[in-house]
Amino acid sequence: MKKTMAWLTACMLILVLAACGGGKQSADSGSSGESDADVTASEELVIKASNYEFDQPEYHLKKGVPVNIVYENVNGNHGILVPELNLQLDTRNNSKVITPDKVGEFEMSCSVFCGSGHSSMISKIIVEE
Ligand SMILES: [Cu+2]
Repeated sequence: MKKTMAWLTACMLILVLAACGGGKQSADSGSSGESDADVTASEELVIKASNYEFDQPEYHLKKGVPVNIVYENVNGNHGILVPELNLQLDTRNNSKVITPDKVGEFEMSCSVFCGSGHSSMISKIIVEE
């Protein structure tokens, strides 16, 4: 009986490990902004979107500093997309830790086609040294 329990425990452990290793890693690979759940960010940046604007015309980040980007949908249905930082968030997937690794200004747009004002939903992420 004891042996069975040990065997079961081992199986469970393997299952848990396998579950952690797989999944999660989705479409993000091979772009600049390092992104990983393992990195703990001490900074947090909340970006809010409503019909049809972001709450700030620009957002500032520091190069090399991990930051947890949190997307908040105020009204309508929007998202954010910053291809150069490998960042895409929306209501279902609303936070991500990134570490900007290059200085510059990166255009942020709305990732959801939300209606008449969609194309005017533009903001900037500015990464500074
Ligand atoms: Cu939108």
